[in-house]
Amino acid sequence: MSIFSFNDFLERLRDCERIIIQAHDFPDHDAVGSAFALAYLLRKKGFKPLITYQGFIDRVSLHNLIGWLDIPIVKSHRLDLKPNDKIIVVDGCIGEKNVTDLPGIEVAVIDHHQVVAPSFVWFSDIRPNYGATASIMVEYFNHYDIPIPERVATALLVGLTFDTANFTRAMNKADIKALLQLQSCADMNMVNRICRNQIEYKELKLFDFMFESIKKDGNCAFGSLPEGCPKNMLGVLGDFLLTVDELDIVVLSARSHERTFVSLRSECPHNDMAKVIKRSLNDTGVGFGGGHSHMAGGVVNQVFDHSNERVFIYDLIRPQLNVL
Ligand SMILES: [Mn+2]
Repeated sequence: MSIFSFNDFLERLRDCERIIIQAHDFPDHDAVGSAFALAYLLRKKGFKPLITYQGFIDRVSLHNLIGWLDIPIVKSHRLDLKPNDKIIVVDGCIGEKNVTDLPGIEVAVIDHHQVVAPSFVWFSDIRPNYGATASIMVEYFNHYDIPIPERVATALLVGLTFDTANFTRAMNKADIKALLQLQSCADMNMVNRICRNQIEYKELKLFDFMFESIKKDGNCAFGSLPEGCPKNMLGVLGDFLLTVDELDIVVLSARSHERTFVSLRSECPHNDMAKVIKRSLNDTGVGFGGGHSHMAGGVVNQVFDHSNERVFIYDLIRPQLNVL
């Protein structure tokens, strides 16, 4: 990004009535933390932005983040959005399936996914080599020499920690710099408390279901979870399976709301999960998905009974993988 163009963008926003910061649907910690940080920065610059999202927030660590830091993020219907509202999309991109096209005009995209912003936006800053949007936000604060307050630093550090799986993946130099800086101003006790507590007691039984359904194919594991298994639990279970030495790729699925959610994890450089999910879902038309090379997710627009789901997902994804 050229910061010059961000300055221009802010000038262009100057006369606009309402500015909305939209996190991607079913937001994660990086989306919420970065939206919170951008809202603070814009307030320092004389704006009064609102923060919104679509979908659900169903993970305990995200509830803790929002509740403990008192982050003023609300579902979009509560803002009564108007066609003239100006929307800044954070940690996602308008045109992607995980960013609902809300009433209002999308004027900016700030993201670290492999996306292309539509040409009509006034400003875009897309850095797929960054581990988190949080690290981009730290650079914005530094450019303007605005100190990062403790609450904002805490939220950004939680986002950075989650998106990089505790700094084990997708880290670049900027992420390490951001980590160093955020650690000096965040509430580290709270960061650690939020990051450590990722599941609830009642969710422990999902590990049983996973062990029962798991099928190993070379260095790859496939599994399907019971209906209604929270989407984030697919990620938690997938990360757990990646700690198994013989496994480098994990594909997990679960039915929910008449759709089948798929979560992919890889620690194998020869398998780009964002490409795998796009080829198997978007290109075949059965659904949609996206993400990063090491972690991606998607939705199939149909449901199956449990054993058919396993077969369907296996047949769908397996041909796109380089299994050892
Ligand atoms: Mn992110």
